[in-house]
Amino acid sequence: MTCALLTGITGQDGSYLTELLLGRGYTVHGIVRRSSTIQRTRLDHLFADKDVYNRRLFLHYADLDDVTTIRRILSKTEPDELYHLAGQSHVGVSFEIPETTCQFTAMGTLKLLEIVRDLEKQPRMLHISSSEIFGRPDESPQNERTPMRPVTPYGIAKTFATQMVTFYRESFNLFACNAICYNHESSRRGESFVTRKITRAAAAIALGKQKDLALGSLDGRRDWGYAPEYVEAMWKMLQQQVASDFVLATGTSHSVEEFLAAAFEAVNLDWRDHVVQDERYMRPSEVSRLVGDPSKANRDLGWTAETTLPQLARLMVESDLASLKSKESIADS
Ligand code: GDR
Repeated sequence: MTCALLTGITGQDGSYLTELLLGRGYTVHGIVRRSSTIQRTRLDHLFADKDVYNRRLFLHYADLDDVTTIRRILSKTEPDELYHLAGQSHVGVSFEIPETTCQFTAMGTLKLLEIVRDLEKQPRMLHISSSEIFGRPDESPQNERTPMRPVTPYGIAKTFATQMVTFYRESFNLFACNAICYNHESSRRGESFVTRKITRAAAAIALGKQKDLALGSLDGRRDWGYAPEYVEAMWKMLQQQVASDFVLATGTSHSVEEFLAAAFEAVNLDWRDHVVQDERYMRPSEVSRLVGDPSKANRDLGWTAETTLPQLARLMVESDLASLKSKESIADS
C-alpha cells in the first residue's frame, strides 16, 4: 500500500488531498500542531469513519520546527510521498508577524529538506509554493522560468523555500518539486481569506444575520481556481518520472470587485449596498499582475483548472448558506 505523509493536513488543501489519497488506496499520515483547540473540522467526517481513522489515516503531533520529532515520524512511517503544505499562509498577517512567517514557511521547509536528505528511504517530496514568489513581475502571465521578485514577507519566505527545494533537487538529487500555486479556494477556505470572507458575508446578509462587510482594497487582481482540482495536480506531480516544478493556475485573473459582484449576485444582492472600506485590511505592499501560465501542467500532467470564477463564487455562497441555515435549525430545535 502506498504511504503518504502530509504536513498541513488539517488545512483546506490537506483535507482534499487526504480524501484523494484515501480514495486511491493510500495510507495517510498527517502532522498536526499540538494546541488546546485544534481546528480539525475539515477532517471530522474521516475521523468519524471507523474503517479509516487509525486504520488508514493517522495523526502525529509535531511543530514544523521540531526537527527531532519530525525526523522520528518520517523514520517510523517511511512514506513514499511527502506533501509539505504547512506554513503561515496568510499574506496580510505576514506583515504583522514576519519572523514567525519565516520560521515556519522558510526555515520549516529547509529543516524538512535536511531531514529528507539524511533518510535512507527518501520519499518523493512536494512543496506547496505560491504565486507570491513573483511579487511584481515584469512578465504576465508567469511561468516556471519567470524571475522571482517577492514584495511581501510571506512571498519572501516562500521564495527562500522554493529555491531551497530546487537546490536540494539539483544538488542532492532529491525527488523534490514546487507546486507554484495561484489562489485556490473552496467552501473549506479559511474565513479570513477574501473569497470566503465575501461568500460568508453574502450568505449571512441574505439571511438577515449581518448588515455590512468590511474589506480592504478591492482593486487587487488574482488568478482564482477551485482547490480540489489543485490537489489532483499536486498528486500528479509526484507520479511523474522526473521531479520538476509546475505553475498551477487558471490562466485568467479577476479583481476582488468582480468576485464580490459574483458572490452577491448568487443571492440577488448588490454588493455596493453592503461593503465598507476598512483601513485595517489594507496591506503596506501589494503584488500586481499575478496570473499564471499553466501550459506546462496542461501538457505534462494533462491537468486543466476547470471551474470558472462565477461558478466558484456560487458554490461557495451556496455552501455558506446551507451551513448557516443548518446552524439556525440546530439552534431552533
Ligand atoms: P492572497 O489571498 O493574499 O492572494 O494569498 P487573500 O484572499 O488574503 O487576498 C486576496 C486579495 O484580497 C484583498 N483584500 C483582502 N484580503 C483579505 N484577506 N481580507 C480582506 O478583508 C481583504 N480586503 C481586500 C487583498 O489585499 C488581496 O489583494 C493567498 C493565500 O492563500 C496564500 O497562502 C497563497 O500563497 C496565495 O493566495 C496564492
